[in-house]
Amino acid sequence: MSEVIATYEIKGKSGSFEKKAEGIALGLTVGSWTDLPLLEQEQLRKYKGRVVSVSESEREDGTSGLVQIGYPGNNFSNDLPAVLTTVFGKLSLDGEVKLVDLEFSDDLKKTYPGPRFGIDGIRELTGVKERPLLMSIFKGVIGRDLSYLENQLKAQALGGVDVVKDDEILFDNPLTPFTERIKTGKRVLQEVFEEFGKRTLYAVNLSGRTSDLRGKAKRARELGADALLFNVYSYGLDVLQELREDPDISLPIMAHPAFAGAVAASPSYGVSYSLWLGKFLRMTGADFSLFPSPYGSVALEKDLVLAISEELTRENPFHKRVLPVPSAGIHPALVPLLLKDFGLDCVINAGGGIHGHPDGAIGGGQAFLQAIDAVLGGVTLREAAETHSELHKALSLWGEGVKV
Ligand code: 1AE
Repeated sequence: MSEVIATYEIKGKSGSFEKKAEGIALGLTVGSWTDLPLLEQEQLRKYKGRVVSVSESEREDGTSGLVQIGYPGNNFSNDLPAVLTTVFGKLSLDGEVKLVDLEFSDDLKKTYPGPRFGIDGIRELTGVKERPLLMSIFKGVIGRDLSYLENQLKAQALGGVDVVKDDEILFDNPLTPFTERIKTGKRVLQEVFEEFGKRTLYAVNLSGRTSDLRGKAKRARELGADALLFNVYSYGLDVLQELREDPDISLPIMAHPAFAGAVAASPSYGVSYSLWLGKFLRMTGADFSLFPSPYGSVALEKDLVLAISEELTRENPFHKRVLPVPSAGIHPALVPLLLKDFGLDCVINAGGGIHGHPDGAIGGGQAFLQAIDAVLGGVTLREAAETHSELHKALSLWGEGVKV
C-alpha cells in the first residue's frame, strides 16, 4: 500500500491522545467521516488517514503522546512539498507537536533520487579510501579579494586537507565572484597537485536567487568546479532535489545546516534533527550533510547527532549513503571522540581548528592528519605528539580538558 506514516510527539493531558490522533487522521485527509453517508464513505475510504498507533508516557516536562498516522499515497503528488504540507502543514501551527519521523512506503521512497555520488563516489573523487576525510573551511573572507582567498586555499591544500569548502556566509560578491572563485580555486589546487601530488577538492557556495541556481550550477560544472556547497534550508529541500536531478549539473552537493535549527532545535515543536538533517537530505540528494557535533562550539546532544548519522549511513536499497560531517569548533584533540562516534565513513571538518593553529593552516591540516593516523594506528594523541610537532602544538592549544 502506498503510504507515508508520520510519527508525532504531542504534549497534552493523559488520556487525550486517541481523540487527538483521530482528529489528525481525518482533519488532514478527508475531513469528517462518521457523518458521511455510507456510499460517500466507500468512495473516500482510500483517501482517509488511519491511526496506526497511540501511546503515552510521563516525562519531566509533562505527559507526551507518541502518535502514528498513515497518510494514503493517493492524497499527494509525490514530491516533498506536497508530503510536508499534508503531514505537517496546519498541524505544525497547532500547539506542541513535533514531527519525529516519516516512513515512506517503498514505491514512494524509490522515486526520490538519493545522492548522486554518496560515500563511495566521494571516496573515488578524493582518492581517500581508508580513513575519514579531512575538510577545512575558508575563514574571514568577507571583504577580502581573490588573492587572499588564493593564499588561504593554498595553505589548506598544503596542509593535506581533502576538501575545502567556502564559508556558508560567503555569497556572490564583487571582490570574489562565484565564477572567479571557481577558476582561481581550480588553478591553485592544480598547482598544488602538480608540485606535491595531493588532490584537494573545493566546494564553492552556490548562492543567489532560486531561479538563477541551476544556471549557476551548470556554469560551475563547465568551469570545472569540484563540488557545490548549498545552504539548503534557506531555500528548501525540493530545490536541493532539483539540483541533484539535473544531469547537466552532476556535481557532489554538500548540504550546510544554516537555518536548520529554526525548524528542528525545539524539543516540542518543528521537525526532528534526524529527519531534517538526515533522512530528508539523503532522499533529496545531498552527498555530504554538515551538522553540529556533540563536542564543539555549537554542540548538539549526542543521541540526536547519532540519530542523524544513522539516517545518513544506514544501508538502504534505494539511496546511496551520505557522508556525515560533524562540525563546529572541531580541533585535533576531538579526533578520537569523533572516530569513536562516527567510524571511518565521516568527514572531520574544521575552520578555526585549522586556521588557528600556531603554524597556520598548513600546520593545522597536518596536525589533524597526524591525529587521524594516531587513532587508526591505536596510538594516543599524547604519544603521537612526541614525534609530531604540529600535533604537539595543537594539543597544547586545544587539548586541555579533553582526553587525548
Ligand atoms: C555546523 C557548521 C559548521 C561550519 O560551517 C563552520 O563554518 C564551522 O567553523 P568552525 O570549525 O567552528 O570554525
